Amino acid sequence: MARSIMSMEDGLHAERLTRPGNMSPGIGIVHLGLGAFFRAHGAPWIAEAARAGGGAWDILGVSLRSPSVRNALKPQDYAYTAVELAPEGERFEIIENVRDMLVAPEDPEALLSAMSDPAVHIVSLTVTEKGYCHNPATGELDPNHPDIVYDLAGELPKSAPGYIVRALQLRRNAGRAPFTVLSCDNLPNNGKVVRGVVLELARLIDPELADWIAAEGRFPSTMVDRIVPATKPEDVEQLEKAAGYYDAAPVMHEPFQQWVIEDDFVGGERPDFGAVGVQLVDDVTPYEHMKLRMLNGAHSSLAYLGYLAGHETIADTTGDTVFAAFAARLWQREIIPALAPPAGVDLNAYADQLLERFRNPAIRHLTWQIAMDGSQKLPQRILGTLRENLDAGRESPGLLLALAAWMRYVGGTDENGDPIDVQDPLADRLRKLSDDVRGADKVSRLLSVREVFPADLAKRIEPLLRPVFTGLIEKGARASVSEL
Ligand code: CS2
Repeated sequence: MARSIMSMEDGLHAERLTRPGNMSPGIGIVHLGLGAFFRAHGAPWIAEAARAGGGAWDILGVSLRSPSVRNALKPQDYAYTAVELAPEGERFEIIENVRDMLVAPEDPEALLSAMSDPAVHIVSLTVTEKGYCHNPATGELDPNHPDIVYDLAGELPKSAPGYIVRALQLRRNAGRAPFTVLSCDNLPNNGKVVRGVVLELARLIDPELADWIAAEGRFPSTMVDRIVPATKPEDVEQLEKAAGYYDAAPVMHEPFQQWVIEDDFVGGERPDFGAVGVQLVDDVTPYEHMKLRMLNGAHSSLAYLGYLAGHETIADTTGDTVFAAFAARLWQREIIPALAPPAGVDLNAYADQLLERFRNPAIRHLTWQIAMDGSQKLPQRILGTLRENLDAGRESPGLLLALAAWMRYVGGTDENGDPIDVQDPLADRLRKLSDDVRGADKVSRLLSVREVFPADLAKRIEPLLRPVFTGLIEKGARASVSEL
């Protein structure tokens, strides 16, 4: 590995990680939203697939907003360390297949030109739920979203759907095939969602372009899974001590990983995923439901209730026996009964494995981090199960308590009366709705947010949720959980 000497602020000298300088075949993938998750999951897996099956599958990373990841990675030629955190110890691997990075607002034309390059066959995305500019309750494009309004006003876009549409337009004009759009976000039917928003936006720009994308484009849905807590300054320091070099932007992840992809790529052009354990399937839906409802549904439930109970991480929360029993109960009595398992999968064993993953003491995954963007997450993580349980006449006391905890959380004050830093695109509105009224009326107010709660569902859960919320306020999160 090539390294250069850099000075540390504290006067120590550490060698900075840089790329070894080997040449590889070239960029075939543009990834929008190059954050920690993709750097710890998709990128290493694509590198492995390219090693196994060949092909030019290096990655051009894109940040749609902030330059911080590019600024950290550029001096190390975009190489970085992926640190695997197992209960028994750490392992690290240097990932080298991100060849370059663009920060979209600095040069939107450069990004569009990269995306329309004929060597690029895949545009993958991890832009988080809110990056799709859709209505989370319906999955449809929100034409009033400020970024979409901006994208419609000119030819240089701002949003992920905007870049995809404009780049596909350039490809069509140049007589090139489209790229495959590969969503790697935690949305149900993520391929269908991104296809839907791209087609709606394209139709507003040029209906013929929309027809071409509908006929020629491919948008396979995927299920992605690996727990990747945000990298903390102490992680950087620890890696430096353990590895002997300085990496400004390592990523931390658990040993587990899963990737299930619908095998539907333009011209069949993709890395050899099948050779390296990525599951290629015809329909990802049963995997997505399992993962979003069991892993992410429990994650969000534990995050709101755990945060209110004063737990800093998911490992701390599930290390508290009351919460471990709560998670098991959620899976056994409320979530699994509403699921159709993927072929050959034992959901009880999956639940046991999840609890073990959540309890991994080496992973410091903040409840506050998972609590972010709840308005975008609740529909697919909790409300789908809740609706199906209502239809089947099954009770959902745990999911209702989790929903009540979200309502308490977005009110902005914890159980000690201290302020909560609520991160959510709807944070201000949620706070105002909650502040306007007292007690269980907060429930009725928050249920009026149609982007999250469709009217019929709100009506059905309101009488059930009001007393749960009141109980949560009176008793606190931990006691409410223990009484279930
Ligand atoms: C988490 C996910 O932050 C969150 O909302 O629930 O990032 C979760 O860790 C991943 O989906 C695991 O695959």
